[in-house]
Amino acid sequence: MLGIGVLAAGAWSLGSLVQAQAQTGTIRTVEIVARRFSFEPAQVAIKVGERVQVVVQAVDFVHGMNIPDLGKRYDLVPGQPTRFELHPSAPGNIDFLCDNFCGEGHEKMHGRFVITPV
Ligand SMILES: [Cu+2]
Repeated sequence: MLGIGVLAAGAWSLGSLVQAQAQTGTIRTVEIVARRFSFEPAQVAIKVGERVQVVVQAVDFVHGMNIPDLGKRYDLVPGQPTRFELHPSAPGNIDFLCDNFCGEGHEKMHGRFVITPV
């Protein structure tokens, strides 16, 4: 288990989704789109010690986002972006996958946070 802080956050305004990436203070926002059968981007690099707010938006189905390394999972409901925060303290990979069966190709729907040394 990596030393990662996760914080579930509240609703996200749809108007903010046009921002591909934004800086808010010392928090970097990373947006991930979930659709059959991929997360885009599928790989997100985060530096040790960096604070990142992840915003995940499903666009075509209620996909799931399971992050076993963190013991977290979310239902990704279209129109209701999911937000959580990552503040990794050690390098490594944090894999995530869709755990709501969404059709042929569901098995390929996964991604990774790559935590890199400073
Ligand atoms: Cu899916």
